[in-house]
Amino acid sequence: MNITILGAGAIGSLWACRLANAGHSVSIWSHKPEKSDVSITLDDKNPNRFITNSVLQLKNADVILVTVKAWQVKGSISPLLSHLTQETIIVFMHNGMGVIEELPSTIDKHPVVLATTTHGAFKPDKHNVHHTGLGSTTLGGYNHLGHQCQFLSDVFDHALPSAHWSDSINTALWNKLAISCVINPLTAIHQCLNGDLLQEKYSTNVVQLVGEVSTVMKAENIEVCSEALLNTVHQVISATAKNHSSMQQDIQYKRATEIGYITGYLCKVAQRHRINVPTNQDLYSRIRTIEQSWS
Ligand code: KPL
Repeated sequence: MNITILGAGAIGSLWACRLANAGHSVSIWSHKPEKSDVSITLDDKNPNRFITNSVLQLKNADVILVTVKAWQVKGSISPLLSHLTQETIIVFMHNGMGVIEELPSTIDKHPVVLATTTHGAFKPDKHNVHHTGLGSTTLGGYNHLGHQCQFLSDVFDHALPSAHWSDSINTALWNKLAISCVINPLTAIHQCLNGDLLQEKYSTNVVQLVGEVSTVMKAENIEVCSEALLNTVHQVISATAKNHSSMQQDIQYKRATEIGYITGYLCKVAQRHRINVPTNQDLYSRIRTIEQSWS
């Protein structure tokens, strides 16, 4: 397939290399291309060379995989839409929720697929990426056309297992949101590793956060059991114990975080249902205060 990756961060570069190694024709669209191609090496193996920012590749793309940060999605995809044919499948893979609702309605002419992944990736510099944590990827249709793209899970699974299709991607996204609402702001505020959250001093906060998210999920008619969700959160903390979360790194390097689409989204939905989420609200304000202190 002809695949263009929008955003060559850690996750985008990991998928670019794995899809290219699986035999697809992969190009990259980045917001600051330095040359007409870029070489990226995955786990110190053979370097892959990718054409960058080619309108021709975009026009011929069967799939656009959008891996930019949640707050960059709208600005990145909107100017490209006029170059795409209506058959081009757009796959969004970012942290958080509420992004697609902000996009121009013309997006709906395309099959739109949402994806969430628990793979860990680290990009120490622009030519190297490391696959730091084996995870899984869930894909599902967002619109009517997107629901007809089940075959994509085989394409993704072949390139980087495991990947599977879900008929209710919303449930998968909410479960990932719950994990992110706990791990991301706590590790960012305390500037700690994911694994540090297993310490006793964080346990009350973790339980409160999971409890609040479960209440909101129930109000949204998402099937959830708070004990099972707490277990899942603990499992992800353990599985990624040595990793720095994306928000921890964003705060460390003074980059805008995805808090608006993670905890911010949760708080907005909670407000719509008149549910109090004080622990999430507090973490949201603390991250915003840190971000504002930079300017
Ligand atoms: O995806 C993650 C991130 O670093 O953003 C984790 C920590 C697994 C959950 O949000």
